[in-house]
Amino acid sequence: MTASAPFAPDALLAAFDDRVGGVPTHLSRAPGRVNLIGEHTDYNDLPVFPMALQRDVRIALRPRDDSLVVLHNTAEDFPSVEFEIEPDIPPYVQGAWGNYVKAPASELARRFAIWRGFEGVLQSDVPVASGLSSSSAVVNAVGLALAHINEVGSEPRSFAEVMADAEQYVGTRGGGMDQAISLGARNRHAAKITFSPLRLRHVNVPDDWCFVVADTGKRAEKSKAAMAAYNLRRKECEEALREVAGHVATVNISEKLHTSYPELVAAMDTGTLLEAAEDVLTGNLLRRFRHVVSEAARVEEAVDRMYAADVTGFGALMDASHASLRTDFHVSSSELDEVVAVAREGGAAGARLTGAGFGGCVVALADRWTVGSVLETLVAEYYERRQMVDRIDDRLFVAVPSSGASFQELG
Ligand code: NG1
Repeated sequence: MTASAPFAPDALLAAFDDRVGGVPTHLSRAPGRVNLIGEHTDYNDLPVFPMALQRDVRIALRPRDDSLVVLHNTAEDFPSVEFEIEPDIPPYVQGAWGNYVKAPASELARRFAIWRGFEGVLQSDVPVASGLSSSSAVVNAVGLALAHINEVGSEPRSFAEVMADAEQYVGTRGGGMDQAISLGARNRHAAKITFSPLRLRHVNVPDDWCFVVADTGKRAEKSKAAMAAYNLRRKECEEALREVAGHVATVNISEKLHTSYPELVAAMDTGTLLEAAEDVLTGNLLRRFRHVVSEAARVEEAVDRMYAADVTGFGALMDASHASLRTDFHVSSSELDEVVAVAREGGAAGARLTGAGFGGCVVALADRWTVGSVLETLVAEYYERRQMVDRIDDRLFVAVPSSGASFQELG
């Protein structure tokens, strides 16, 4: 994990002096991310293709000589948290942001018997509950801080797996994409991520490409209302896999029993696999299966389209991804569909919901010649109509493919 340029803006230092007193000794930072394609595939062990954002969570901190963690947040909506590090820390009520602070502490204590806490102040410009992974940015920034001050190794790939396990603490049965890209991203690159074992293949984002992020303004709080819907999707995917794998083995479409999505996808082409699925699945289980398998194929294709700098081809895959998420995976919303349509009307090569869905953000692909029109059309046709032009830079921006998390000594 390379340290990026020193970043300790005055506001964060002033907040530290005000809330903790004196000066911080370290800065831990972890970015949010935008997923370009590959949605609801990570927890099925199938690939994703995200990139880290220029927006991040930063924690200015000073280690303590005991096991207390005291963390203040510069955003008023988020009360200060204070707890002792121990394995299996009792959680706050469901939905409390402090659980994202306790999550890495509990996991690192369980695995590595860490004990040293810190006091610090957290500042973030990653939009919350918008599908840009503000939650994993908090988990990673806290985790990285605790790992460093307790001298636990934090090589990005293995640490990402630890942090992915850690985040299960909040109750959402998420996959490993967010922790991996936030820790392992490279400047100017997106990464194709594969799982079990975790691997990142960094792909240069063509200079002309502009990924526009547009927030619908509808929150999708996966630690609250959307949690049950998200966890249900995961269960349905597991059930669909069991059915299809059993069928494939019984009718001898393939010679051996495949027990994971990657095995099934590798054993036959998408068409044959979907035909086999239609023999045994109906209704929502068939829809979930079809989304997951077709989305995995789109990820492979999208990586090739990016290498070829084929903006039209990549955009078409994003459109197909959105259609599949809407009609087969049932995670879109009227606002997400509207923003996708408006972005296309403005000249985007393609657009889709990003993150888990149920609200949150859309990602649209433009190039340097069309990006102005995409942004203007979104402002005129979505944000102005809904009187949402205040804080527009937080709601609508061009994503800069950025480097992963860092931890540095200050002063
Ligand atoms: P968001 O909605 O951005 O938090 C979630 C999961 C991912 C992945 C996507 C859907 C967590 C922390 N993140 O992302 O692992 O499954 O949904 O592709 O649960």
